Amino acid sequence: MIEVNFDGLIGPSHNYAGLSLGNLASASNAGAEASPRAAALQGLAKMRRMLDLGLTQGLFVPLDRPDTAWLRSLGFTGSDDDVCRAAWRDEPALLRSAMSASSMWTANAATVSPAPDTHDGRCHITAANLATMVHRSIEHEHVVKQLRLAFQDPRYFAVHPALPAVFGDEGAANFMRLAPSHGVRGVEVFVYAEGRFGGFPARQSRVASEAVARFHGVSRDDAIFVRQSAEAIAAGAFHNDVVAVANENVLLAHEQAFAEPALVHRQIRDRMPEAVIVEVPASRVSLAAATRSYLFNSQLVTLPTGGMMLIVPAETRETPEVWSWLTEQIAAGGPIGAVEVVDVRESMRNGGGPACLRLRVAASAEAVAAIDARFLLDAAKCDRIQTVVESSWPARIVPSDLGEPELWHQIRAARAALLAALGFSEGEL
Ligand code: SUG
Repeated sequence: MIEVNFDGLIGPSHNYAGLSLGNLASASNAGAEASPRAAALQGLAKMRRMLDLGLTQGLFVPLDRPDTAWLRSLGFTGSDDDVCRAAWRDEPALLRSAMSASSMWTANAATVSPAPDTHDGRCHITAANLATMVHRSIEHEHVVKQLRLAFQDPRYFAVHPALPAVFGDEGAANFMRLAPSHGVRGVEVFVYAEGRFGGFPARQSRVASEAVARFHGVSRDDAIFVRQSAEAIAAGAFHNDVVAVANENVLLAHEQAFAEPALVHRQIRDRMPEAVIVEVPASRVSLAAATRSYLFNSQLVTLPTGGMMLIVPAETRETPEVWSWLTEQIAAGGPIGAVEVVDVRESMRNGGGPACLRLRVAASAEAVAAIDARFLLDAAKCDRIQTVVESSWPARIVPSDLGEPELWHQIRAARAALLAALGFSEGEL
């Protein structure tokens, strides 16, 4: 089995509207000028790099924005432009949500249990309801269409719709899997938290995590439910993947990621004695440095040549205490053999690092062959996407532009050009 990473192509409406309470980057960059074109090119360069490393790379396409169907469900009427104009005049926060490009962070699209972990030997995928943030709660209805299309072969995949919205679920960002290798049964770690911490909302309910495990048919022996620490959320770790990342037999986690770390380590080791747990001490890397540098929001991948590589955002290298800890680990010959730095600054300013931008799907060669190939990338397709982005994505957006009809039209046309270049018809997605 191999792991396929499905990145969200950063959409033409990417902007800094400060929509995510508890996400420090989103709050501190509210009002700044965004460059959707540069953002999408940064994300695409990361995907190309993964291909160059010999990894299998997929993509999801941006959602249709502005989401006028959602605005209509809130009582706005008339043509698409009438609906957006009235929302901008009467409730601008609603139009800001309807314009958000937040589906780029596909770690929040769904939770994925690979075939070896499930009751029927198929890969199970549950769309995340993202119920805690208004602008994200409107993603799943459309994301599930892409999931159903990409993973439509029932011999290998089962796609479940999002859970009821009262139980917040943010998908794979609060999920880790440890296994001796991708292809064998593993331990699934579901991380939840409930309540508010330092004024910030927790986003993953325990009930939701347990429901996902039930839908996926993961044995109770293989699933553990772990509470995120209050300090981590208060420090801006609105998802677990801001303070922990796992790959195959390795878990890299901040000392303060979990409410009861000793219990978590024991539960993992009981099920998987060969697990390697690398805990980063708070005395070396503070929670503040972890959330600023996004060390843990990196992609820990197994290279086809063997060994693991950590793909980190440039901000990790720019945070001296974090970079020195990381380079020491590598020099010491720990489980992380190599580091690669990528520039995803436009996404980072909204709190989305390399790991947020991708959804991992571990699957067998036959299952990968059954994925709708339009969602899989190669260099030639990257070139086609790049041409569309360079010619159609807006060069810049400031939040006051969000009420401009020309921008709504440009964003729609840009997405249509992308769908055409990838061979999707408008009605399909
Ligand atoms: O949900 N940012 C996203 C970032 C998601 C990161 N994903 C993971 N950690 N896996 C969020 O907070 C900001 C949008 C804005 O402010 O315009 C935003 O939605």
